[in-house]
Amino acid sequence: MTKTRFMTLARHIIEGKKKHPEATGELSKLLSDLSLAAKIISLEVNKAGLSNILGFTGSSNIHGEQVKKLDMFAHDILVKAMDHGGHFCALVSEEKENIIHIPAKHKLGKYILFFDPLDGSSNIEVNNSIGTIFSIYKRLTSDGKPGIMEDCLQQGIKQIAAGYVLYGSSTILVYTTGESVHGFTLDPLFGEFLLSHDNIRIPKKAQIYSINEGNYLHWEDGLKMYINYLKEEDKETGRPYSLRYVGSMVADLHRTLLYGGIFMYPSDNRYPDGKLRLMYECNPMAMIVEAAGGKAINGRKRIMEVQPEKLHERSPLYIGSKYDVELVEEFMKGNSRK
Ligand code: P6P
Repeated sequence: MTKTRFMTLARHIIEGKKKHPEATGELSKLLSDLSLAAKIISLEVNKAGLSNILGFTGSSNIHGEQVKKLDMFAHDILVKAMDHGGHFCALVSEEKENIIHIPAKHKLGKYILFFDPLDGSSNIEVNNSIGTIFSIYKRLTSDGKPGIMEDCLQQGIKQIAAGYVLYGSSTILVYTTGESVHGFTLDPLFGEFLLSHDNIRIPKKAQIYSINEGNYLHWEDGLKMYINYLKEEDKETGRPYSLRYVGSMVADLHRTLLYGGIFMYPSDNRYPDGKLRLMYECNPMAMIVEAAGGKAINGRKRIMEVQPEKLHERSPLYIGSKYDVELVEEFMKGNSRK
């Protein structure tokens, strides 16, 4: 008889070991606020496919309600869910250029929340999985005042917690506080996120690579040589690798976390700094993958050691199994293998 564990997200955080014990109570409250937002977004994402059938006109639906683009909807839900709990002194969203300040009527907290409300939302029309990504820091300036840029522009190594919600065949919330990574699958019956992936460890190596090969001509030579190396026949090193690319970062990263291999979004002449955003795509995913035993670099250095200069700055990203990330790093340094 298998042992069933009715382990909810809130209980797991309270009972779990933590790198930041002082954050236990606060963390479980803010993550449960976040999980509420995730449930509402999941409901909307899952019926989005019906919008054309149900006569949603794009500006107002058959009930005369204003229908927003899904990513703005997700943004609004997250702000509403996170701005009044007294946990944050500032929010930063992919959808807003500037820091979102906490309304004066609400208590200010000691954390900063970065989030990408609905990454990959262009995939919704073709029913591909999309996701929400979040990253939490502790403020640097004194309590009691609104958070400022100095509180926001911190290296990824300073993250207190990070995670994502993947809206796919099921809705799964994955988070870390730095030591271990855990996944919770939404049980629509209970409306609870229940522990489904305890202590996720990324495989040390796997024969899967994930990159938009359409950009091949724009890459630097070391990367081209690495990708060509992966395609050669060599049983001993498990080559050729398989290419898997959804084009939705959370879906590609979730597969990489569970199956291993490497996900890459390099810089190229269209995106000299890469396409993905450092603060609410690269850093949170890097914290998760490193806590699971993997590695994440920008091609030259550990991504979580990059000192951000701007809220929405972009970064190249190479992330996944330690062996595979270290191998592409070697190729990028010009030490190709023969
Ligand atoms: P491309 C989605 O638009 C996104 O921001 C990420 O989720 C995804 O990994 C990437 O862009 C895909 O970009 O250029 O391959 O379509």
